[in-house]
Amino acid sequence: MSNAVLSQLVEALRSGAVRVVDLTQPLGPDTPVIELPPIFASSPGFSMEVISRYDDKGPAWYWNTIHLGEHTGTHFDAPVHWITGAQLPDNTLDKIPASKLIGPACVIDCSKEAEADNDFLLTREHVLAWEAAHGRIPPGSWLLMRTDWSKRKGREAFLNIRADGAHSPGFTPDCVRFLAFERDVLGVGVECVGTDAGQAASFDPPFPAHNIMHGSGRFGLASLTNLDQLPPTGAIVIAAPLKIVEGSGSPARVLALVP
Ligand code: 23J
Ligand code: MN
Repeated sequence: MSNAVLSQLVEALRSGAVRVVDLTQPLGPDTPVIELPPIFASSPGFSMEVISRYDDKGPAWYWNTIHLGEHTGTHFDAPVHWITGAQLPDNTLDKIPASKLIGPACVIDCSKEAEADNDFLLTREHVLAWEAAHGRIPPGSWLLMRTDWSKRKGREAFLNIRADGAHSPGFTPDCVRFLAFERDVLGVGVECVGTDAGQAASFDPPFPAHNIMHGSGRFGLASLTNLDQLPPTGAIVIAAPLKIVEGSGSPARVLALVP
């Protein structure tokens, strides 16, 4: 049976009946990084320096050194990232079972709402309305919030910081609890710089997507793109962070298999 499924998948990939959609942003020096209040340490963005490029330092090979914060660009948040997940078993990147990195995608289109209100928050009621149309979120799903935020050009528009902080969409605390405890999602994925709304520092609890998802052993995916190419249900998402020993997060190549 499993043999048949995998050979069917190979054939479907070859024929194009199943497409691979890349949900990953390019990772480079211009990749925007989250800005926290100045009292907190900040994360460096991406930088790269040449080791050799077919030259004296290596006549037949090209390679680089890279330097970056773990949470840069399209990236994966592990449970240990948040203090609520600090004591959980298998909470670091090197310990998360690989089987938990892949799951069905439930995609909620919030693009109109996020355009009308940059501080739009997804609620339990929105999710229930989505379920009425598309069916119940299966346990072990990635819940992906489409906002079209990835279409914003440049760091300023993407981070959308004003005098009172960042303005970008996210989840209400009640919605995160619902997704974690009543639907048992693998985690949430968003197009913004982090899984929490720009204003989430002032929520109760602060940063609920981090606090509650990671506190219950669940994951986050941030800075995704191409969510507009996914159907509401039926796609499979593979999120592959580096297996960093003790790592709290990592840039990831996030792929979707789309029927
Ligand atoms: C550290 C503190 C707050 C936040 C974040 C990181 C992230 O969004 C992240 O990349 O995990 S909100
Ligand atoms: Mn992160």
